[in-house]
This record gives sequence, C-alpha cells and structure tokens, in this order.
Amino acid sequence: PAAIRREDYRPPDWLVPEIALDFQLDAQATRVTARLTVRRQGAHGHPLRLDGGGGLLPVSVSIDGEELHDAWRIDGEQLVIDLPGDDHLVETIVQIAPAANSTLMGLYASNGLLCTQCEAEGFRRITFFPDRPDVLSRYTVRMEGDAALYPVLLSNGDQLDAGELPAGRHYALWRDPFPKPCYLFALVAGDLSANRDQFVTRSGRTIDLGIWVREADLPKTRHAMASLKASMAWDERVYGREYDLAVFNIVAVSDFNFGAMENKGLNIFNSRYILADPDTATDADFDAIAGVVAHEYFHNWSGNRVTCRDWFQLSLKEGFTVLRDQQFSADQGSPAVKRIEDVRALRAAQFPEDAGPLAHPIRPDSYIEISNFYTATIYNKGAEVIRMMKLILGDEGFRAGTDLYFDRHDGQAATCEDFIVAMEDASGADLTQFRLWYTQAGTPRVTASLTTDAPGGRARLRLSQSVPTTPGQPDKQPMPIPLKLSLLGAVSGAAMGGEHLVILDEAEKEVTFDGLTELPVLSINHGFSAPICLETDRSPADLAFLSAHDEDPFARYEAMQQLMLDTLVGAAKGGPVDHTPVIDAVRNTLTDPALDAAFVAEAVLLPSEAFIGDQLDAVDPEMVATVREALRADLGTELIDEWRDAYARAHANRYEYSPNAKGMRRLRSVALAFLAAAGAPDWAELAFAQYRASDNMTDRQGALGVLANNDAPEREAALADFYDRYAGDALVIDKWFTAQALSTRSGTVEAVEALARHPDFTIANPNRLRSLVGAFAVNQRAFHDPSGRGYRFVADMILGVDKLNPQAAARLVPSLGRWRRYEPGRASLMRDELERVLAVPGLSKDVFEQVSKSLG
Ligand code: DPP
Ligand code: ZN
Repeated sequence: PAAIRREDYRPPDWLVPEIALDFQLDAQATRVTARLTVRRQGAHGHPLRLDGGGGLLPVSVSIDGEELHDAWRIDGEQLVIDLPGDDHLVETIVQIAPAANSTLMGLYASNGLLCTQCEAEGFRRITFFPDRPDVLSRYTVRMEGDAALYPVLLSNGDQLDAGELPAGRHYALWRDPFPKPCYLFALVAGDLSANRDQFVTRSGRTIDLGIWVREADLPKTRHAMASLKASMAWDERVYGREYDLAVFNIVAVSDFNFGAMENKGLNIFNSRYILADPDTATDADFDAIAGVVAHEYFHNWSGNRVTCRDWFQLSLKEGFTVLRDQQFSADQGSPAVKRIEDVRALRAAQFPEDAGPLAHPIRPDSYIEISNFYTATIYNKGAEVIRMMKLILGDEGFRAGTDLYFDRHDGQAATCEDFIVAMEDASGADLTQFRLWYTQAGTPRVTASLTTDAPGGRARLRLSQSVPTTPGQPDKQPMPIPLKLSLLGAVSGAAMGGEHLVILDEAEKEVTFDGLTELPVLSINHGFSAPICLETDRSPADLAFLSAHDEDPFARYEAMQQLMLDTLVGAAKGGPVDHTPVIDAVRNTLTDPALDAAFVAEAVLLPSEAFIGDQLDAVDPEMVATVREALRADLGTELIDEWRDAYARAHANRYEYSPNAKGMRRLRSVALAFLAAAGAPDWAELAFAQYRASDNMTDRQGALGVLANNDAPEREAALADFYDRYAGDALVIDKWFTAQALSTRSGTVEAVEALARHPDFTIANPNRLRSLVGAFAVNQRAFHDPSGRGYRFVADMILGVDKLNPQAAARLVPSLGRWRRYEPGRASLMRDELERVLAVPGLSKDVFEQVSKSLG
C-alpha cells in the first residue's frame, strides 16, 4: 500500500454544496440513494472521482436525471464520472449490508441498532462521495424502515418531518443547516429511549437535549446529562462558544471502535462513556464520562464549525479539544490532581510512542492508513503543545487568539498553520521557532543544573536540550521549551523571587539569579509546563525537601516521583539500594494534615513498571518488577501503621461523588495495596471485607484488583462473586476480564489464554477485546513472560481480529512494536512474532503499516 503525503495536498476538483440521502433501512440489505449537487472548482478537465470502500459497487448512476450506462467507470475503489459542464446533479444507488459489517466503520448493526461511524474514512462505505474533510455539504437525510424494529430514526440537525407508511414502515426527514464534511455525518435507527432535558444558552435559546439508550439503561444516563449541561455552560463562559442547533442528541452503542464521535448535533458514544451509576462505575469511569462528553461537545466548535483541511491536520481539532476537555475537568474538581493524571497518561502512552518506531510529529508528514494516527501524540502531545502556547501568550493573549481563530475560520476547513497564525495575529507573538513543535517528533531531553557561588549570593542555572532522533528525522533543531521554575530557600522552603518563566530556546542556556538570601533548591517544570524528559543533578535530599515543601503541587508530586524513579532505576542498574529517603518522604506525605487525600494517593504511588523501563536501555521486565516490588514491600512494612491509619481514615464515608470523597476512596485502595505488599497477615481479610461491604464500584474494584494480584482463597471467591453479581452487564464484565488480565501474579499468561476461551469473550466487540487483550498487552510481567507465550497470544489475536476489524487489530501492534527496548532474548521473540504477522497474506493496510514500520 502506498503512503499519502502531506506535501501532495491539492484542493478538491469538485465541490458538493448539497447532498440528499435516502436510506431504505434493513440490517441485511440497506439501499442508499445519494443525490449530489456537484460544482467544478477552478478551470480543469478532471473527471469527478467519488470514493467508495468495502467493495461498494453502484446499482445505478444518473446525471441530471438520466441514468448512465457507460459514462462511468470503477478505478480501484473510486467511481469515476466524466462530466461535461460545471454544475450537475449526480445520483447513485448502492446496496449495503450493515449486519455483515464487522469493521464498525460506515453503517453497521450493534445489538439490533443500526448506526454509523464515518471518521476518518467510513462515509465511503455508505455511499460514493469525495470522502475528504475539505468538501463541505448541506445534508438532507430521509430514513425509512420497519417501525417496530426501528421506532427511532435520528440524523444530524433538525427533524423536519416524520410519518407512518404502509406495511408497518415509517420515515423521518432530517436537515442539517450547517455545511459539514462527510466524516461528521451520522444516522441511528433503533429501539431507543431518551433522557430528555433542556439547556438555555446565554443568548436565551432553548436547546432540546436527548441521551438515547436502551430503556433499561435510562437510570444510568444522569451523570452524562449533567456533564453535558456543565460543558455547554463552560464553553460559553471560558471560550465564548454557544451551541448553534436547536437539538443536541447523544446515542450510546455497545460496539464502537473509538471512545465517542462528535457528529454534528448527533454524537455517538461508546456506551462506556455514557452509562454510569455508583454500583457499576468507578470514580475514574465517572470522570472519564464527564471528560469525553465535554470533549465531543467542545468539538462542535473546535472540529465542526472549524474543521480540518486534510487528515494531516488532525491535531488541529484533537489536540485543541483535548486541552479544552482537560481544562473543563480541572475546573470541575481538583486542578492539581487532574494535571497529575494527565501527565501520567502522557507518560504511559505518548512518551513510549515518541521513543519508538511509530514516532511521528503532531502534524505527520505521511501515512498509509489514517486510522493509525488517532494516537496519543496527535491527541495528548497535541494538547500539550497548545497548552504551551497558552503559557507563552498568557491567558488573555490565548483567548484573543482562539476568538480570532473561530471568527476567521468559521465554516472553513483549516490547517494547524491557520491556528498558529491566528495566535500570532491576536497576540503579536512570534511563533516561528515554536512551529518546530508541529514538525519534530521525539520527546526533548532537558538537563538542568543549579550552582551557587556562595550562600546569600548568586545562582546559575545551566540548561541544555536535545531532541532525540526519530524515524525519518535524523537531525533536530532546538525547540522553544517554556519552563516555569522557582528557587526555594533550603531552610525556609519559600520561593525566593517568586515563580519565573524561562524559555529554553537554544541548545544551551544559562540564567543567573541574584540576591538570594538562602541556599537555593531548584524547583522546575511547574505544572509540567513543557512535555519533556528532565534530568537534574538534584540529590535525594533535595528531592525529599521539595516533596515536602514545594508550593506548586505538581512539582511536589514530581519531586517524589523523581526520588522514587532515581531509587528504582539505580537499583535496576545494579547500583546500591537505599530505600530510606523514599520511605521518609512517603511518611511525610502520608502524615501531612494539610494535604488532601486525592493528592496523597497520587503522590505515594510508585512509578509504573513501564515508566521505569522507559528509563533503561535494555529492559528486563522481571528485574524491573523485582526492584519495584522490593521498594513496595519496604514501604508497606516500614510504614504499616501509617497505611493502617490512612486506610481507617478513608474508611467511613458513605458514597458521594465529590472531589473529597473520591480522594478518600482512592487513598483507601492505595493503602490496601501497600498493606498487601507488606504481607500484613490480615490483608486478604481486609480486602475481601472491603469487597463485600462496598456500596460503590470504586471500592469494590479496588479491593478486587488487590485480591486479583495475589494468591489467597479470597481471590477466587471475590472473582466468582463479581462475575455472578454483574452477569449480563457488559461494561462490568469487562472489568472482570481486566482485573485478571492485569494481574501481577504468576500464571497470568495461562489464565488469560483460558479467558480468551470463556463464553463471554469475543473479539468482535472492541470493549471486550480491549478488556482482556489490550489490558494483557500492557501487563509488563505476563505479556513479557520469558517463554514468549504472551507475545504469541497477542500476535494470534492481531491476526484473528484483523479479519474482522482492522482498526482494532492495529491497536494491538505497538506493544510488540517496542521490541527494540527489551533485552535481546525478549527482543528477538517479539520481533519473530511481528515477522510472522507480516508474512500472512491479505493483511489490512492498518496492520501492515504498524507492523512494517515496527520492523523497519
Ligand atoms: N474524533 C473522535 C474524537 O476524538 C474520534 N473519532 O472525539
Ligand atoms: Zn476528539
């Protein structure tokens, strides 16, 4: 398959200002009639090329009302029509089979529903169309189907008409007044009930809101509805963005490749990001629902009103919208804890991507299959890049920039460059060098070293940066790296001279600070002001001091993480082991009455095995696990009274979804895990008691996770009870699979192989696949079992899933693709599995691209 390159972009030859679609809905055979008003753009003699996909063939093709029999041809998957004039009406009829569509792209069936997913290139599986985001059309959609099977018929925009038809059929007609690219088209047909509500916009318009689910799930939609209304108000207040249609609908479906989709006026969601109640969803699930509901809603402006010119610009909408949802969630709860969670996610998903064979800039230069570019780099690093712009421009400059961007590009398909220019024009800033963040892949490495002339005098901060080589990018330029920092007095802990913003924009830079009244300790990258890897020469004592005194909560968390990481990496490299500084720092944090529980729970967690491995040259996962377990056991044992105190303090709270109650629950399960690590004689009893007595899924899942990681009779009892209690609730049974797939106990590979044969397991449902195989592939111990059995299992899954759902299959590749990071034995076993996959004929483009790049 050929690569598509950003520099080859050409504007479309033909535009389609209007499209009328007619669906004769049927799960086995849906007939789609599309009437396209096409207009030649510019002076050229090129034919009209309409994309098709999934083997789409026309039943008939008509031009200006006349059926054509020979004036069209099929070229690859495109329908090519020579047109004499500049304006024509092109009508095609196709027949498609939603029930047979296992790719979950285009029109497909899910639990008796018919629904669509068109981003990025699914619309071409529904009808022939110029499937590219810079062709914007007004849509009129008529749906007709069996009134009993499909009582609800939804599409984008407003419903203009609906009615009964003979033979038990009915129809609905929808019209979306806003021109949109076809990836934002959506249709849903099925037996659904709505949680209905209203929102009054700041200009006084009343919007009808509906969250559509199966009737039995209605009670689980309250949190999503509250989140939607909060998002609508927030976007008015913070970005000045008001909703534009009279209706906003959300539909939850259980078979969905992504988290959710921002189709204009008709968002379609993976049910895991809508359905929640305290008995079945954790605090993390509730938080994720609020974040994703907000994300998709915010796309109405950042994505829909202003869309992307081409898919290389994907981060224009995704990076910006992730930043917006992160800001929203921070405002809803604790900003410090939210920032810690976001950075942890970045380090878990994006840093490894940036350091591996699939590294790409947030604006890529080429792709084979665009579905492979819905990555942590485009989304999360994209958000970090815009967050840095906000820091450099200041809040007012940034808001002026977003206002200008929305005004200037409303109704257009824009580029990342347009966004940057709007920021420059509104603020007067020069972002020339900053554009490197869009073109260079790789996580910059920054070193910082502070030296002091004499107490009470001057300090020099020496900074340097280097951007690692990434595939296709051997030479890198220095980037502008904004570092918020302060110098804390080594005695008082006060920030001398307040907080500074230093922009490191050369390979090396030295900054001096005068008038210091005490010896300084460096506190740097406050709030994770830049997405970098930082190396400092700060001593364990300095880090422990910062972890107790830094005024910036994120820096305080970071100091503890750095102290832990230095200790663990040193041990993994065979150096001397001294756990005392970490134990003392954790004790201080646990017993500091000024800290809230949520922060404490985050701060005392050890860096993940994966993140420790990322600091090593050739990872031996057993070695990493061993040194990490040793520290966990020491922390558990040395601080056993503190953990018992924390556990007891967090014990007595009735369920409530509030930042404080969430923090207590989190700390409780973290403390429980340390009690288990200490081998406290009653750990399993405590865990099982917590499991049984909980009135909420957070506590229950927390206890189940601790039990699943260890061997105790209570383990089997809890897993069996959990399964029986929630049988039939797919989202909760996913948790049952995941708890076992993530287990750190030995025998997990065999257990996971057996679970793959469980009657409830299916590779056809992306949530279920992820719950077992996706979770297993990040389990550093079981996946990397030295036998290579874990690798073989995942490779077999990739091949099996690829026949049904290439996108879901391709997502499993990166775990094997990181083979170069591991010690030689494992590296060659992993590489062998990738080679075995690549040798199979008929691979999808999705899997082919990920595997061949991983081997390249
Ligand atoms: N555009 C979707 C989202 O990220 C993904 N398909 O919201
Ligand atoms: Zn998005």
